[in-house]
Amino acid sequence: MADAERTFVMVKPDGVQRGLIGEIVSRLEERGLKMVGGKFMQIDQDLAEEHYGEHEDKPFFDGLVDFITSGPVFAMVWEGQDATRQVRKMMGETDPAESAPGTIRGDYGLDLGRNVIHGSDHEDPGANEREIALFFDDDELLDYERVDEQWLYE
Ligand code: D4T
Repeated sequence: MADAERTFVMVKPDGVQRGLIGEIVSRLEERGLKMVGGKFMQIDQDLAEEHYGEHEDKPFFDGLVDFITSGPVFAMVWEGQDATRQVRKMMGETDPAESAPGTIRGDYGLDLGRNVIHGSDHEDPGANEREIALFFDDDELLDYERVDEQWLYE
């Protein structure tokens, strides 16, 4: 496998409340990505402010923190070839209204402030590793082979 990497993915509170955990996990699994960590959790204020620290000066910051702490999320780490960029492509654009049908946000969202899923930004070097470390301890991530890997990768 070339460019194997891990990326951080999270079903946001709106996705959890709308019963989309299974659908999102299913899409990533069927694509061939491998879940190596998963945690159903509620984000507290400190973690939310750290996770979204790059947006602290933006007008939408307080609303974003309120939203992401408003209910349970499903935080995950997924592994695979070019995983960070491929997950972002599957997610669609930040604004669901601008996301193509067939993408997760394009199929399940309508509003920028309720965009269902988070995935590490592939254009921000190190974002995946930083976010994984923020949400998971090393011993919560598993190394294993999926039986179909020999059919997924040349
Ligand atoms: P996240 O980080 O949630 O996966 O989204 P993106 O990586 O696709 O987009 P982002 O970091 O630019 O935005 C973070 C988060 O803020 C919300 N948001 C964004 C908002 O409520 N109003 C806005 O004007 C923008 C730009 C949506 C996603």
